[in-house]
Amino acid sequence: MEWLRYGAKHYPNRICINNYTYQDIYSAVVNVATRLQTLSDTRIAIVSDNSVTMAVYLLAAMLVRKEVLLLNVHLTAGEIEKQLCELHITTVLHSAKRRTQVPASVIAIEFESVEAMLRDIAEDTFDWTFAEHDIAAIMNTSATTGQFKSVPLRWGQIKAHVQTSQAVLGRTEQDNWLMVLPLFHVSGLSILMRSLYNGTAMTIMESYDEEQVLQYIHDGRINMMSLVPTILKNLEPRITHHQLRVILLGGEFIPRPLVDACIAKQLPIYKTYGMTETFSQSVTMPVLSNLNKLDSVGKPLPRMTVHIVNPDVDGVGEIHLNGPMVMSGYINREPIHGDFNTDDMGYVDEDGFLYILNRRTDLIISGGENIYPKEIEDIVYAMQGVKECAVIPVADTKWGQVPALFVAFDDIDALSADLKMIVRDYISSKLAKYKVPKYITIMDALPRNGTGKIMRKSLASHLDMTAS
Ligand code: S0N
Ligand code: MG
Ligand code: MG
Ligand code: MG
Repeated sequence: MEWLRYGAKHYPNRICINNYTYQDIYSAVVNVATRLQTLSDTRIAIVSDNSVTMAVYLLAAMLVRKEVLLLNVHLTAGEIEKQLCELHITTVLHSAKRRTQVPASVIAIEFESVEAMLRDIAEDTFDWTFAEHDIAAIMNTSATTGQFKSVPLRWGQIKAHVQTSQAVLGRTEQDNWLMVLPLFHVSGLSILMRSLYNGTAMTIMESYDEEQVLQYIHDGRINMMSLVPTILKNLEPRITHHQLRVILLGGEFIPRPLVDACIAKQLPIYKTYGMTETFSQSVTMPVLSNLNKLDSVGKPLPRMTVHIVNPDVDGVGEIHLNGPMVMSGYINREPIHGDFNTDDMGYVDEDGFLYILNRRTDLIISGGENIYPKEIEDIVYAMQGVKECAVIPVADTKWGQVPALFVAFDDIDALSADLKMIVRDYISSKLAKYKVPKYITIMDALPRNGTGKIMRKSLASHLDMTAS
């Protein structure tokens, strides 16, 4: 946090976010913090698409020592209510656009404009220093069980991350980091923290706009970006010239043809492997200087260690991570002593490069959003007449993967012809759109093996790709 105050003091006129200087952002944060300090709850939530205003509100809430739950904007009001309830949160800061997603049961505080925040400069009486253990933000991640887990992001982790990330990615006075990935994921939040720490600029986009991004790249406004492959695969063919220094690429499987296309164009991609629990980037590979390691995700950041646990004869085992940027346990769950088990499988080669073989087996990653089948299955099982169901990932040219649902009903003859539509509408009313299965296959019964377990691997061959 003190990075912003330091910036306002030592380089007040330097650009911080979009066209706002360090002095502007500092003043706006102090003003908003002055208003937020009357809130008595320690934990509050924020729901907004990326904007300068959101960044200011988030930093102001952190400054007044709130533990800020960052909500995914795609969630339905019902999903949001469940998350707030679980964490006993009764106040939500929100943008005008997201007003309808804030449950009626909580106090909703709508953002004011940045201009309004800049007009009246309040006195800064805040303590900008934080203990390592203090929680800055909370992010909920989906889990195998279908229930989310709450990750506390502590200042000690954030500090360790920004220092070690800078050691790997470097820093120049001209840096301007494009933020199109959401602030409600660590992929976006880490850009804010790294740039404030580096004393450099960032460019926040309200929503993803490929034409605008291309313009920023071609006119040299930005020289760093964090992207998921879903975005880069459409962008890359259209980049004709650039001054890019770093493209941090991760969040989902990186297809080899995309890597090859970037190499052919000398685009400086850095593969990144990381997760909410490690406050983003944990293992990184600058691809252009490691052309003999193209299938690897690289080496751990300084102070991060990778352990391969229970390796088989080929050295493939569970990937465990340890270091000061790794969380020490989920909220309301057992603390983690020692290594954090990512549940991903992989191996480390003789030069210390990590290779990921498969991510958490049942995890579906759609455009960088994680989806666990169990969450969708639980919703479908609650539908009247459902006998059995299963959700599996299916490859998709746009999103990398999408969920596909296979479902059997008790009495198929009695059911309406619009069954697929009914199922889809039902799921849509409960879950964020990216979780709604793109394909729904109605079956008489799901294939089971000798022990009665649903044979998920054989489901794909039954896929019904016709629209509902
Ligand atoms: C790809 C994005 C930008 C797509 O969003 P876009 O284009 O804004 O879509 P919308 O206009 O909002 O919606 C259009 C329709 O598409 C549906 N939709 C939106 N997103 C998805 C999706 N992901 N999957 C499926 N469908 C989607 C909408 O519902 C809408 O439907 P209609 O039109 O019917 O209403 C957007 O999805 C996006 O930003 N994705 C990336 C999210 C992300 O950041 N993921 C990474 C999370 N992981 C981490 O944070 C850890 C890894 C990490 O830290 C990292 C990752 C990448 C790079 C760097 C790092 C790092 O280490 O720092
Ligand atoms: Mg969007
Ligand atoms: Mg869009
Ligand atoms: Mg630890």
